[in-house]
Amino acid sequence: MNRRRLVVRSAAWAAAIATGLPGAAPAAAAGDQSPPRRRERDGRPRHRPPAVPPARLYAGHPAAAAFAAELAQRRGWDLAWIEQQLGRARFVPAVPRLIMPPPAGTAKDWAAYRARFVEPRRVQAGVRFWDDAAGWLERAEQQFGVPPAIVVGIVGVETFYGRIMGDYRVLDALATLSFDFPTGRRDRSAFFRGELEELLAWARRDGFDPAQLRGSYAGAWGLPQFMPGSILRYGIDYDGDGRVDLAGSTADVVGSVANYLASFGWQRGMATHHAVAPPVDTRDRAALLAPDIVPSFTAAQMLERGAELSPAGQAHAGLLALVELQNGDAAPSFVAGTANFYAITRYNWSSYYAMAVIDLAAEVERTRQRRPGP
Ligand SMILES: [Ca+2]
Repeated sequence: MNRRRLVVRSAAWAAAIATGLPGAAPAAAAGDQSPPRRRERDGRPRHRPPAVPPARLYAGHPAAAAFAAELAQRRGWDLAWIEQQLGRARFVPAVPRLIMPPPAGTAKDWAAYRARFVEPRRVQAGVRFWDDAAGWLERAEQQFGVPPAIVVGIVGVETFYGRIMGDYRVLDALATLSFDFPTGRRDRSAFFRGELEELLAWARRDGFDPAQLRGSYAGAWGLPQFMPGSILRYGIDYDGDGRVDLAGSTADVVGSVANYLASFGWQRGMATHHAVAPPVDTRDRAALLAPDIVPSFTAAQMLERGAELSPAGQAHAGLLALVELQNGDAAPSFVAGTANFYAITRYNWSSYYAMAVIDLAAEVERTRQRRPGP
């Protein structure tokens, strides 16, 4: 593994030098341990093609340099330290491609989306996760009011209980989206520069090397796929070992997810959604759909517009949202989402995501309850 890393890095260095890209000298000064100017290994000729595509480093990149200077001034951090971190960040060509939305005209299909997550293997893994984390889940429910099933549903949809946590260096992913955000969609580079800043802040606080962290192409990390800013704001050291470990501590994962939802308005004892049939009148339906997933209507207002709510929905005291889930060419599904449905969408801004979490949660819970007793 180390040997392979060395080869990869050497190829990157050689490419940076050969193409005259900014990077080699400043990054070499940044304390990288690999031999930067070695032109051949094991007697191989130096024109041998590298095993991996050449990497472009962000050392000396104008936007990265400006960001480092601004950060040093605003946060009072040592400029050389910031430049050292950014100088090791690599442009990852796959990342701008992955951040692009699906092609226009791609029909949303709730049934297909659901089937990806609510399936037997993920449900069984959810049962095991629940068993392993039962004590922490109970504690989190008492403290934050978030039911165990919902925490289990989120971790299952996010990473299949840790099986799919991403293998991009978080530093590389965030630098790429900060300084090479693709054109052709809404520019979110400012958000990612903010997350890059949070990554550095977190590394300083907890004293680790930010280049070691691996996560998603968008820079999310650990079983619950928190962004660095969320780790700083909502991450909890639930097992009390002195650090927030969302990749290794089930306790920290459970506490942090529950704390996150509570921070975004989760209400103890409230359902996530109620059954609803939308108004037949298209103008009434459009009016109820206009606020999208933001709960905006009382049950009485929904009924006035011609929606049909279940008895529990009619008795709901808070505001509701009419949530539409498209099913490709088939008729769409609808639910009346509560403040708790909305809280789940603060985790990932999609009603499809929230509904998958809720359905996986319910299926894991049912499977666990159906299990024969000891
Ligand atoms: Ca901990």
